[in-house]
Amino acid sequence: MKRRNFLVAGAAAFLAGCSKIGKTDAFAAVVDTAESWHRGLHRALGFGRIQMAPEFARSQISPFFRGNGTQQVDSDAYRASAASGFADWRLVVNGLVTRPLALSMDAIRALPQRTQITRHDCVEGWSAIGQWTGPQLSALLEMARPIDAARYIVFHCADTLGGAPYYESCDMDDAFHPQTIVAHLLNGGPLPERNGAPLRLRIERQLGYKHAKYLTRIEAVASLDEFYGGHGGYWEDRGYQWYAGI
Ligand SMILES: Nc1nc2c(c(=O)[nH]1)N[C@H]1C(S)=C(S)[C@@H](COP(=O)(O)O)O[C@H]1N2
Ligand SMILES: [Mo]
Repeated sequence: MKRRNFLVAGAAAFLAGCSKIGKTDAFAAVVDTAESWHRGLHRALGFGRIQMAPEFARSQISPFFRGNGTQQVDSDAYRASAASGFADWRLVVNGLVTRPLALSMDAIRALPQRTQITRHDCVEGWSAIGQWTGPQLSALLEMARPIDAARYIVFHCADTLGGAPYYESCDMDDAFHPQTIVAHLLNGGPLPERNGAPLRLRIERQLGYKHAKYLTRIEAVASLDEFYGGHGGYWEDRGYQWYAGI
């Protein structure tokens, strides 16, 4: 209860501070901060402490991080991009956002980075520990600024599996979770193709199939109904749980 009062008082003071600022160039940036701070506050009040997935020591990293599902992408566009070191790869962020983005690999690498050593658990009965590096998804979303109607994030991928496009989705809590990152490094090196080069999602509180590889586009949406089978993911459309919490 004490903590709640503190947070509410803090938010009130912070927002009051904002109202004193005029319509300067700094205004938009300050409002951005207030919005994300407010979102964090909401989470703190609604759900208590943010649950973090366990992180591991360097000595625990698996010597080989196997690939699963698609391990080679069978498309001319992907093969051409891979041949050029993904120099022309763009990660699009669009849908219900104020400012759509198309980020190059250099732009992704120039953002603040998070590195985490986590365990990947696949429902097929294997696990591996790896060190992943990349910007937090929250950083990308704070640049693109989802509008209020956005309730989910859909992840589009470059590959098809058994002829159907792979895709995934999550809610805003997982999208803004500190350990949800768009990874471009595995164990300090560029992602191998089998592990999702050049970009793959790490969404550490959920099972392996949620970690979309070969990311091409991140879309803010109001509903998952209109996508493919309507269950929010490739494996979900084939009967798996949408919320695959560990
Ligand atoms: N685009 C894409 N993402 C995917 C898959 C896939 O086939 N295609 N397989 C999923 C499954 S079931 C698992 S367990 C992990 C495997 O990640 P890895 O290949 O790096 O081990 O990726 C997930 N993300
Ligand atoms: Mo999996």
